[in-house]
Amino acid sequence: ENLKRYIESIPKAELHVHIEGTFEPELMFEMATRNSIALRYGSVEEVRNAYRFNNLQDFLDIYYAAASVLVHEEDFYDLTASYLRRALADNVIHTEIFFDPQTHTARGISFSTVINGITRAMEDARKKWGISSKLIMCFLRHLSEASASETLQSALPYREKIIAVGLDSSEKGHPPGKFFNVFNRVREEGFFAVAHAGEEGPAEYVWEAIDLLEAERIDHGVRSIDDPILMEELCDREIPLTVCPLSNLKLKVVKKLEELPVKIFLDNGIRVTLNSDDPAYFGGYINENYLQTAEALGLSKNDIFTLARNSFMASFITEPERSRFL
Ligand code: ES4
Ligand code: ZN
Repeated sequence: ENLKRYIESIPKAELHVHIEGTFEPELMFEMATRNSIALRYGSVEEVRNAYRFNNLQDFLDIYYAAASVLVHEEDFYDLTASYLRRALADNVIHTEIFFDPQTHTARGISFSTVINGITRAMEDARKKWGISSKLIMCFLRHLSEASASETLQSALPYREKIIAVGLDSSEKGHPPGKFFNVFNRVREEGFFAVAHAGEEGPAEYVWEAIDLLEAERIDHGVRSIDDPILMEELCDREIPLTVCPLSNLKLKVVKKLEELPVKIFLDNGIRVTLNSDDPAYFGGYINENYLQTAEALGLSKNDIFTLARNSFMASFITEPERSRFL
């Protein structure tokens, strides 16, 4: 229909996607075979059937297990190249990709293997397909601040390949303030700060992310709807939210997409964006997120255009880069 064609036709930026969450079962099996690693599932279909989650932790358990198939630099290259090609098919012309180094270094894969594979695919995709991308390193918040500090240290030789540092994994019980000291260093070293907050955790965690970590952008942030003063603050400080509708649906953050406060954020002048999070697990890339959200919330073409424009305004592209897009 009409809305679908409109969504497909507009150029978009994706600002919230975990590279490990773009791992499609077909590619997972291919890599398991070539790396002689046993998967606990017998077929692609069995894997897809296992993708029923009751909360964030259910998902994370499967997501971390699947990542164990990634071993060589080529594996990280192929994973990233596959995502970038798929994103471009949705008219994503710029993307800011998260990676979780600790998921890999904890199993003996070197930081350099991970980042070299990912960034080589990003460069090739720009040359071959014209898609631009940046890389955001995330700390796993269920691990200690000391582990995050070690990870930051390993990243310093690659600093020019990393635009920002974020915080992901199990939110409840791991408030942003747990990482206060390491994020001071993150910013001193010249990285932007972002953080997942207000997904399963409360609005208070969004306050901590913006005030203690000085996050320039909040990943998810949907629980901000519970706090009108926070909403004003996000608006005044121009702190964008990267909302992930199908993720929120699949992880039961909301019972149905109709509950998502996207339209309220838009109407309150908050720079809200739509993103896919872990598209291989949550049943849709970016256009599917736009379409299902637009249908559920009755968004107009004008709303959709604002969401797409917000995605560029909320991105870390620089002024000279920006002229290419706007
Ligand atoms: C994630 Cl949906 C979500 N939330 C927190 N951490 C994550 N890592 C990958 N996907
Ligand atoms: Zn996420």
